[in-house]
Amino acid sequence: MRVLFRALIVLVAAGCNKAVTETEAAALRVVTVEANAFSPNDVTIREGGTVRFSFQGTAHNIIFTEQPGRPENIETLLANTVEERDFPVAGTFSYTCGDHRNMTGTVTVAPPVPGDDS
Ligand SMILES: [Cu+2]
Repeated sequence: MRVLFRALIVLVAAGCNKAVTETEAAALRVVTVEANAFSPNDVTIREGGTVRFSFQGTAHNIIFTEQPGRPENIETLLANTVEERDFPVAGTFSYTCGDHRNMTGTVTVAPPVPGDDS
């Protein structure tokens, strides 16, 4: 009986870990574009999710590394502008500001969790 009880605890704990992972892979993340960094410069979203780039300060742009499934680049935008990009394909997508090559960021798009229909 005690062994069965322990097995139940392990199952419940595993269920909790899965829930945390799904929460971290959000449908929408906001990246602030400011002088001279993307903040945060590493975000994770679920497949089909959206990243909202909020431009602050001086003009910047976003150039994604060439690869299948990457979104369209964002041309140079001034402060107080918001631009969104959807990521329908799982993978890791790097980007940089063409005007400030030291500004770099990464969007990790997590594949769907098996058995999760939401
Ligand atoms: Cu820039």
